[in-house]
Amino acid sequence: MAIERTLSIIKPDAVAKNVIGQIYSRFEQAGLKIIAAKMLHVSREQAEAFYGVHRERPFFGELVDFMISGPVMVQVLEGENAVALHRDLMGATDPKKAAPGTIRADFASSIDENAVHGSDAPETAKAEIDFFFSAAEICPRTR
Ligand code: RTP
Ligand code: MG
Repeated sequence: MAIERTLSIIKPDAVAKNVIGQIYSRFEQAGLKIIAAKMLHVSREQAEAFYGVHRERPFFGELVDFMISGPVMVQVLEGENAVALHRDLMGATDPKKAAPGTIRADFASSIDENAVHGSDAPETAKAEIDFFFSAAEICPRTR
């Protein structure tokens, strides 16, 4: 299986619930390595660009307002099959449909405030990593 990188965001609702560490533990227990991380307050322009693929969807305005409602924690995760593995750990977009034990089942409140984001394919992962991180901010493990 290929070593991949994926972009993870702990969204404002989960930061407010003070569960960054619990979510990081799930990544680590699954064998994913955090090779870059930062907390930031996303601007409206950044949120609109990041979720630009959803611009025409009815929930776009609420999604942008939510993503700028408080700080987020953004990280690059690396590991075997990282993109799909991370999506499995997250669970379904709607927490009511998320499998027990997934991050969204345990920490998300609703489909709008659903705790985490994860890239959905290796190609989008590369674009999303480049959106938030310069090459110098990424620290691959040497040991
Ligand atoms: P994400 O991009 O945040 O990782 O979530 P996802 O792939 O599971 O879901 P996606 O279809 O990409 O939707 C992006 C975010 O938009 C909000 N959403 N609301 N009200 C709705 O029907 C609806 N559908 C999507 C969610 O916050 C979702 O995470
Ligand atoms: Mg998505």
